[in-house]
Amino acid sequence: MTNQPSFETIRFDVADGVATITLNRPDKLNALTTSMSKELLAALKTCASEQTIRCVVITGAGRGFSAGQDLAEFGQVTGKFSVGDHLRHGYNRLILAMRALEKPIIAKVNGVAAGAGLGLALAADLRIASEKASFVTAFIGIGLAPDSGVSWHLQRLIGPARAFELLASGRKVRAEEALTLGLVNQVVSAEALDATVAAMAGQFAQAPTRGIGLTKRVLNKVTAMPLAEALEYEAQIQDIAIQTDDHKEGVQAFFEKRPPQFTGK
Ligand code: T3D
Repeated sequence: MTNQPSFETIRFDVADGVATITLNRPDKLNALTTSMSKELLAALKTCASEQTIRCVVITGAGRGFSAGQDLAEFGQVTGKFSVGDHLRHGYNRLILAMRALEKPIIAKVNGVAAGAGLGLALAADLRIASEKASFVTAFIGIGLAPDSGVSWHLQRLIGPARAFELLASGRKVRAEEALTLGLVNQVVSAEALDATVAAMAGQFAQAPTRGIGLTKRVLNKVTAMPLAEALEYEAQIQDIAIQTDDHKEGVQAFFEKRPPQFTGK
């Protein structure tokens, strides 16, 4: 990839078809600022437009994944401030961009994910957690209701009663419990986290990217549909998927009894 964008609050690295976005304010547990949200959005746009990127990993520098909204930034607000507008122009765009990105996103959860940081982790397609990771809804701790898509994703992942309990108590969920609840896909030792995610991302970077993107599109859409509409939508999407190079390659490789060489097209 040429002209790799440079950022101040995140790191953006691309290698072998995998873009890694690292939230990079480790002394503040990667608490999210307005600049960081803007940079994250720009990085996601590059991930969408750059064809050589076929998988995205989001992680945090240091011991945290992200502690959510930077509360010090709240303190610096002067004049008329609408939190609703702050969300509309920031986290809402970010979460929608993650869901709309038709490439797999892995959240490599290295440490605590709280508030809007939890929102980012939940908006990813998969969560691989270190045994040192933890999950805190955090909103109620400062008297707020959930935002950043946490209300939407959390109850779909773990059910409404459990979601309510975590949102209303704000208690910390450690990695093993997160696995039991279905909040994360896998928990590994802190030492194994990088290698586990690299292996998974490497596989995605050689997978049928368009097929994965269309899978994501279907999952996003059918969640609000009755079965008959979902079946019709699946049929429409399959009309697109069947025209991809990777579909043709997959079928050909099957009959030739060889591993497929997917190009992502
Ligand atoms: O306008 C809008 O968009 C509203 C949107 C809101 C979305 C949200 O995200 S609301 C939720 C905001 N987040 C929180 O309330 C979490 C606050 N942090 C914590 O509760 C704890 O830090 C953690 C449970 C996440 C981790 O605890 P621990 O003990 O591991 O670390 P710590 O010692 O509390 O924090 C380490 C440092 O990070 C510390 O800085 P210092 O004292 O060493 O200079 C701490 O102040 C800083 N830090 C942690 N979280 C934040 C933060 N700084 C700013 N904002 C934070 N959210």
